[in-house]
Amino acid sequence: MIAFEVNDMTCGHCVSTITKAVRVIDKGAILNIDLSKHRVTIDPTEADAQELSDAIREAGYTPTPVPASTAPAAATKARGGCCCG
Ligand SMILES: [Cu+2]
Repeated sequence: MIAFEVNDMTCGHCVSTITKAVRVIDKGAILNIDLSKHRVTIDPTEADAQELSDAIREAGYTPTPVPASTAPAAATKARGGCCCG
């Protein structure tokens, strides 16, 4: 289980963009996205954390690795970088 905090993921469109980006590199991955916490949790089948991070970054977002078990959602205010602004 790999978790990222993606603070510039701000709406459903961002969620689907990130979902697609992850599926491109790991089509069997299980994604769990909590938009309100800007949290993307991925259970990968073939990609590793670095590849997943790169895929999200290439989709235009800024993933910050989060230890999956400890997860104090640093309530960072969402930046204004939404793709669908
Ligand atoms: Cu968006």
